[in-house]
Amino acid sequence: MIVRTLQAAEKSDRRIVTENWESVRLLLKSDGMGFSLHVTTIYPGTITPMWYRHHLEAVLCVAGEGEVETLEGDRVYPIKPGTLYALDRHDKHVLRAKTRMRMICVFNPPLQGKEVHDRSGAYPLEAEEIEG
Ligand code: 9YT
Repeated sequence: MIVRTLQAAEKSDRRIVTENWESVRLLLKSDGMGFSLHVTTIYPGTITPMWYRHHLEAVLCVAGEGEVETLEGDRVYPIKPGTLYALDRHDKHVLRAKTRMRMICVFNPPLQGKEVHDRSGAYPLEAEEIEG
């Protein structure tokens, strides 16, 4: 069994900080679960274009408010606590955070640890690993 706390993980290199968001990656590829699980904070007022070409991602909002827009379907969905979106078609999308948002994110295949978005908004399939 794996037991970790968010409080300990956010003080370790499992916490990745970028301009628009930060993410604490509680489960990673090295844990062998077949998915990774992250607690992500989106900073208020940010606009983040993303396109996970290599990954499927499900996102559950647990705090804050914003909206997600799919770039292919031109649809805008409001997001508030309790809203889930799943990028089942590797959808290109933009996330706009009205307030500070807290999201629980699951990735398949799992992230290795150090991924940050490239210019297209994607993560590479192979990245530097976080161990332990
Ligand atoms: C909602 C979203 O995808 N934000 C980007 C960060 C990502 N969830 C991560 O790497 O944890």
